[in-house]
Amino acid sequence: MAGIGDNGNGGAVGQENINPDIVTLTRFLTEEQVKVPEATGDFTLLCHALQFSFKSIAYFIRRASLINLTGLAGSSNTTGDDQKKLDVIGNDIFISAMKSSSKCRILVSEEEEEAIIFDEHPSARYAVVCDPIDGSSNLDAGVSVGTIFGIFKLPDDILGPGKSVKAEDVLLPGTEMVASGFTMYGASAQLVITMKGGGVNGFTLENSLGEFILTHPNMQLPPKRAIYSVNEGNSMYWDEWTNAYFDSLKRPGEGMKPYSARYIGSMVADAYRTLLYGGIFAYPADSKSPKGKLRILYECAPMAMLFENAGGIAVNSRMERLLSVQPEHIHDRSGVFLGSKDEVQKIIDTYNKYKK
Ligand code: AHM
Ligand code: MG
Repeated sequence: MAGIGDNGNGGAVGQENINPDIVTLTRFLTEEQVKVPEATGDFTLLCHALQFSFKSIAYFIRRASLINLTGLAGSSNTTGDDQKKLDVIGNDIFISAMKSSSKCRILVSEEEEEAIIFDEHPSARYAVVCDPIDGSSNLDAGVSVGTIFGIFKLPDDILGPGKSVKAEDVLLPGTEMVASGFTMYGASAQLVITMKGGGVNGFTLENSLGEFILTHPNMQLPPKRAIYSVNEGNSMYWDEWTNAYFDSLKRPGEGMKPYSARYIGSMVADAYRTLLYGGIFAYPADSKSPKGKLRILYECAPMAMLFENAGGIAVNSRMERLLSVQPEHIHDRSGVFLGSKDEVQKIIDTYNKYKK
């Protein structure tokens, strides 16, 4: 893919071929909006607010060690995790961006016990769910972290002046999302986004321009790859079938090569690698966390939508399609297996064998 200062053919220093036809996220969103004649532009404006929050979070993460933003904030969030200073800042940036967009009616954040209802915008049509900084236990070590988000469109009959919405209005299965994605803050900031019924597109933040540039159009998950990504330290808590599945990858039998293990411990970074290279990412439910660790609404469902739209599969620990799972509470958790079609099929087959 040709970059900003490159036509894809290389070229000597000083003879750079400048590509003037750059697809920024802003341009991409405008072009998508034009394809839908009845679009009002509200979704595009909401996404502009989202991309500003990603750029701001990326900026603060890059500068964290320099401006005393590492370490704990001295509080814990709704699920009992210690909050890092950047968790708090990321959450505040997100809330402010969603509020000021005037297009967000309900915001669910991992860092907020209750859903935030923006009554000042009674006609705003969207509900946004997010984990502002996922993997934040990795932050101080400079390991990649990310923001995960999902967007739901609310039904018209609950919107408008004089009407009220409740947190329960966002307890929807992932199939109801109109868009989802994540931004990974790593060596560069990578934003991956998908829309209902659409493809998956990846953008890289170009810091000088301050723009996300389309660098990974139409991402397709390889159908198989011998890589597994799981916290194996939990294996003593796993079910028999979960252990049997991972053992079969490590000891595949005479003459066959075992799988490679890759586990960063940041879902966004592990998922991004899996999207690019293929393989499987898992956080199974186990006897220590019978409901799983990762949150359905703002971690599992957005990732499941991305993986399905890129040609992969995403299921929970009962092998149900993750996108069909309806949470009962905004912070509900689930076991998760997502990745290449053939790899996830192997765990489904193992489960069925053991559960029969
Ligand atoms: P967080 O939302 O508190 O950051 O926790 C979610 C993270 C995921 O990014 C990652 O996949 C998982 O927790 C790692 O958990 P563990 O340390 O148990 O392997
Ligand atoms: Mg998280």
